[in-house]
Amino acid sequence: MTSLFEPARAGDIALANRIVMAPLTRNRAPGAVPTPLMATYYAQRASGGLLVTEATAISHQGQGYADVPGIWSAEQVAGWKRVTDAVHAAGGKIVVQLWHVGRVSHTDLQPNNGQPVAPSAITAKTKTVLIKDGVPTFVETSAPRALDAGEIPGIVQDYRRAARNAIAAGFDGVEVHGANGYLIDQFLRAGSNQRTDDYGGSLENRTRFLLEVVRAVTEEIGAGKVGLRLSPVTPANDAKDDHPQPLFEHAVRGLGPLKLAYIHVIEGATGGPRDHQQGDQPFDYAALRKAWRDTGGDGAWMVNNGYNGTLATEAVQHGADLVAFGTPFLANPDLPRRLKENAPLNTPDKATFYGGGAKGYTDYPALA
Ligand code: 8OZ
Repeated sequence: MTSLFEPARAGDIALANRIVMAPLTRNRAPGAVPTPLMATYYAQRASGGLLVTEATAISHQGQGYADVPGIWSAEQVAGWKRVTDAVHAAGGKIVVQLWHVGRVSHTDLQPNNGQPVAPSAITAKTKTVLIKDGVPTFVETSAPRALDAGEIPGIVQDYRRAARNAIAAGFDGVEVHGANGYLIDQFLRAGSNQRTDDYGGSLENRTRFLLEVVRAVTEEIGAGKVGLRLSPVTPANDAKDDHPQPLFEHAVRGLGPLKLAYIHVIEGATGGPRDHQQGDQPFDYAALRKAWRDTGGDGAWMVNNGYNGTLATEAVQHGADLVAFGTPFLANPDLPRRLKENAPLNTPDKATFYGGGAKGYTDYPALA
């Protein structure tokens, strides 16, 4: 029987084990530039089979939170190079999560304090974080404006540039963030997409932006270096669709032939109940995986949300290839060893999740 501690592949990337560090927003990159402390943090966690960085903005327009990193400028690429060098020196593999927040932003964070952009001019009922006088402060997101169809190729181009920058920064690949109610997810779901052009309405139209982005990124760096994160039923950031099963099956059937390195699925409500439902049917994740496999998807199937060692072992025995851990990895730099030895876990400190310095970041102890 396959165990969590066996090697695996995600496309071109060889993994020492099946335990993945999930992307975790930490708001410790002032001016959107990765710091040396971030290199220490990721290198401490290099025993994970694969590390996925915190969500990283592909452009200034794609920014939605204070002090999250970007990957559009040379200075950001240089900052990330320190991170990838440190992880590789410690024997790990790392991909960067490529992010455009769409409507989940605030005018304070946008170029020229403009409106955030979205498929439709519908404000998300959600909050974002600004840092005021050094203190992280939750604020309502600003009203977005609907993207003109003519602007969409430019955003696809921003993803392409970010992927090229990721390779220049030494990453082993990228994960396209298609989850949690951000721009790609806003296009997918009827609750945030009321467009009447080629990007709205039918399933074919609502999945168009996702497929354009993924195709551009795979053309740029090769599909074996590209993963994608989806969250079919999460309500995060006001994401809403009453018929997620046909929607997400349609999406992965379009992705199958592209031969991605992996698909990363958040099961249930992000960071919440695994059995969360949208619409009137429980979501069938096995059917989603089958739809991807049936159309040529032969990369790794990565699952996430509320896993512990026991649940993760069961998942791997039921066909998951990789399991991503969020808060347990945040609080336990040596998580794979602790799972293997059934050792106790450090408790995550919520007060230091977002913003701050080394406290609650690089000071969680490893086992002796
Ligand atoms: C927590 C806080 C801010 C952003 C996500 C990028 O949910 C995030 C995020 C999480 O995917």
